[in-house]
Amino acid sequence: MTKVDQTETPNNCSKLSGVGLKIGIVFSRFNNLITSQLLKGAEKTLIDAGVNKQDITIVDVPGALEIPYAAQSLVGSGNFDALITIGCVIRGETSHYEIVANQTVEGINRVSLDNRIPITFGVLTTENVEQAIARSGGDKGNLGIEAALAAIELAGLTKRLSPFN
Ligand code: INI
Repeated sequence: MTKVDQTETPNNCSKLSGVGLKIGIVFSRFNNLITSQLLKGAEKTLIDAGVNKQDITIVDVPGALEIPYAAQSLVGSGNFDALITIGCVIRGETSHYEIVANQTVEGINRVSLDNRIPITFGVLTTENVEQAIARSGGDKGNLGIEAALAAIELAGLTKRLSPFN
């Protein structure tokens, strides 16, 4: 029986290698002070894992709701092993928080599953600015880093699963 190696968890990320991977990042400018920190964390993580700088493509969009459309366009180019999405939706700042957050995650997952490409979720959804700061390089880590590690891991998993597709 073929064994699929599932050992590369974020807790075991020293094994992750991004060498040779082509990664797209869709970056939302809304709440830019937060999302720019998420982007920095994601880029540094990719470079540290061995991804070539010239193999990282970054496109920016006005807000989280535009992320799925831009992701779909990048996927259409056929040039990427995985995409990372970066955004920040803060409940305290919008009365339509649920719509923005739900539509964003639903759209991103649809593009991912319909096109069989890993798209990871570096979109913060928080109650307030303080929580967003804590999760974008503050005392609760940086979701951009987690999204980048997940993209590298899933790109590797996709290659290993290719005999099953
Ligand atoms: N977009 C975000 O990324 N985060 C938010 O918190 C947010 N709020 O507060 O509404 C937000 N709205 C903009 C939305 O994503 C679209 O850019 C806009 O509706 C234009 O289509």
